Amino acid sequence: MGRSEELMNRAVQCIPGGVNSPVRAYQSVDMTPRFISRADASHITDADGVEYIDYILSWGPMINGHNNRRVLDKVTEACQRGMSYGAPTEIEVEMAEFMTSRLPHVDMVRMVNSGTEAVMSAIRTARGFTGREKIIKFSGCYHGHSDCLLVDAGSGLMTAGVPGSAGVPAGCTKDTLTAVYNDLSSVEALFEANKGEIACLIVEPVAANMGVVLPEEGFLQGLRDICTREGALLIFDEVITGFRVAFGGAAELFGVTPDLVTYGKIIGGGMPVGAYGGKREIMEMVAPLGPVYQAGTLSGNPVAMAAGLEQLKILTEDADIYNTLAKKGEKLFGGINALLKQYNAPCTMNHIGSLGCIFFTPDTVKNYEDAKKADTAVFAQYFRHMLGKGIHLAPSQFEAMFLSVTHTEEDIDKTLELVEDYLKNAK
Ligand code: HOZ
Repeated sequence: MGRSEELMNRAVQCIPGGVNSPVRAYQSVDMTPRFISRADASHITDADGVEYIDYILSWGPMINGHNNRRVLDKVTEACQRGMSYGAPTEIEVEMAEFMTSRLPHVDMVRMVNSGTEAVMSAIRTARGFTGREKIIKFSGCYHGHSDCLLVDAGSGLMTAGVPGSAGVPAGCTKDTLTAVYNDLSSVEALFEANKGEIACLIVEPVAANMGVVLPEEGFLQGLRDICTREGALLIFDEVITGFRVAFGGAAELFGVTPDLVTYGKIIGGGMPVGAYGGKREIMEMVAPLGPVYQAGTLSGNPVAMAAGLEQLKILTEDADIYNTLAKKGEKLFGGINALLKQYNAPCTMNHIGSLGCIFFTPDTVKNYEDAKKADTAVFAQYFRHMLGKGIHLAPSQFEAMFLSVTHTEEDIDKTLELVEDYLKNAK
């Protein structure tokens, strides 16, 4: 028995399912999760000392690679000044100034501790601002685990094959309406049937929790136009795409301006951070300035701010960094796509920049129903092959692969060889 198996045996005795977040559990690939002991740059090492090329990157945050020296130094310095004060600090102001001066759609920002919290708070703010209660989300989009958003949600719910969660009162989801990703007519129909009642529409501008699904040409602008016309707020959930597909996320990349935006993952540099922000008149609704209450003992924590701010600074210092990431993405994901074609594999590759996913279905994937056609048993075989050869992938068909600036040509070449090896043997 390996060390991971030993640790899992202990963990299941005292942690539900042995893990602190369901997507880590390896249930859908029928294995014991690898317990991790350390990570550096693009590599991660398990408790038995086995090293892997890491394409999970903590589910997105480690865009500059694990253990970035500059981030580490800032965290160490911050820790020595005290871990938390529950009082305002200069670095929170620096973080907010840094963001608002570089993100044209963010006039004001509030720091929280996770993407879930950011989204939950943005929705409350939208409801407070509009005085309306209904919200629209898309099937297959995942916006964290707050009650009203656990409806046809992606990520771990999709992996488990359940549309929602037990324990969520019907009253909490009765105002959550679901539309079809990439289908503006489904959005129009909901607005028509709920005239003047929709507070906001929330979308992952590139969906990355039902696998990776790109917005079709005109989809995001269409959402912008409908929301403007109907007096509803458009919220981009950029917890995954923010600072990844461009510094300004999908809003910058696609040139569509949301009213509110949520961040997480990269903004914390590996520490637990989230943020929501947007137009001044909307953010002025938030307490203590306005009547929308939202709070947090550790929000804006100085150690977390030190990590996040340094990570964001690194991302703005190299004007070419997103091109570099996109080139790595093209080499890896484009390379996988070419192999899938060469071996006539019944798979579809969706990717954008440093974010990608192989769907084990031959059909185009542009929404939740398409994604659900993927053969999860075949994915599990592929996953086990790759893990056994030293590639650390998310243990679910419905999660993304992430690249960092530290992934080398050699890492990518090795990964492509192993994909080819799998495809040869799968034939
Ligand atoms: N959004 C991530 C998965 N798609 C979060 C990771 C988690 O749920 O643990």
